[in-house]
Amino acid sequence: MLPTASDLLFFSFALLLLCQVSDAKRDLKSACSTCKRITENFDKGFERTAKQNFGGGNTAWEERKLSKYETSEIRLMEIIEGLCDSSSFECNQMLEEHEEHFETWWFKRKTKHPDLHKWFCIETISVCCPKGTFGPDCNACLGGSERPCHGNGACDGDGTRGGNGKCSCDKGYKGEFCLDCIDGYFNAVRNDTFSLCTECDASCKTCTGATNQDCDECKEGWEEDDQESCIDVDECAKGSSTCKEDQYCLNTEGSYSCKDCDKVCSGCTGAGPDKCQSCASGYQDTEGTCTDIDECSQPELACTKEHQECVNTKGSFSCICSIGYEELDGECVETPQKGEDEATSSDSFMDVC
Ligand SMILES: [Ca+2]
Repeated sequence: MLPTASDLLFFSFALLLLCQVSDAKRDLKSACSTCKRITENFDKGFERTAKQNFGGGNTAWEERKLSKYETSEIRLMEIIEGLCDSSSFECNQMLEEHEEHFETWWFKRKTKHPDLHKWFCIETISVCCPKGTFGPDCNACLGGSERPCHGNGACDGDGTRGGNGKCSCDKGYKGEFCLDCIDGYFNAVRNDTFSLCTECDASCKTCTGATNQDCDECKEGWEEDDQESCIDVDECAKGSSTCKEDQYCLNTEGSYSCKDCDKVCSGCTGAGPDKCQSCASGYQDTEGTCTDIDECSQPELACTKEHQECVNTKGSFSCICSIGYEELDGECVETPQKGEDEATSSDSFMDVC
């Protein structure tokens, strides 16, 4: 059945509502951080203006003038000016909406409620909650407001009117209350309200203590020895590595790696030209090390054509035409004298064998 126009209307309305709800949830957290920033800037402004109008003198007149400024509307305005960046829409909006509260606090509440964040953000405009509490009613975070998540995680929405109070645990911890240890960690201390998870030895998958003798189970790449300790598996010695022909196996703690053989080798047992199983073509074994063969000094001529010269290279050699000769159809022919036939003499020739 095709959806009717009213179905579609209802659907888009529901979607809009859903978006607004999730927006509102995010707004609750960010409204609190905006408010917090405003009150922090207020404290900074308060300090800044305390120094600003002090002349250094100590006459009675100056003291009177100073004490008048201390609680003056001028000073309040100077502080308020520095509360928001001009680019921060949320900050300026909140300030505009609640500016009269700052006057009330400044003139009437400051002495009784010296903590502006508490008075303004938590108690008056209700966008924040006391530390360790969250949500519209400032309920205690999981694990209690004193030590949310038992000190091993962060409570969602902590200190704001948003969030759900659930814990996201620090590294090493898991569970609703962040009291349990994840695999690879063990409980060094544990009771109903306190838990300390410490990392296992690198060889353990799970463990009860800090050494490789305390593993419950070895991690992949390690195996139990006679004393029930987890020790590294030497994959290279076991032959269980999967290195390619021109690579050698290098054992590492918990694993192994494959490294390329020296280019003079055809197969090898380690790094360098003296660890070859056999020499690559163009190289020969000289007292256990593979070295380049000089094909040009062999009794048998490497370059057989007339007017050719042999040039030795690492692992190979090449044949080039002698000076005064150039390659033409696979033969070395005399280079035409200047002006005779320049068109055919431009390319140099190299025959790599
Ligand atoms: Ca290994």
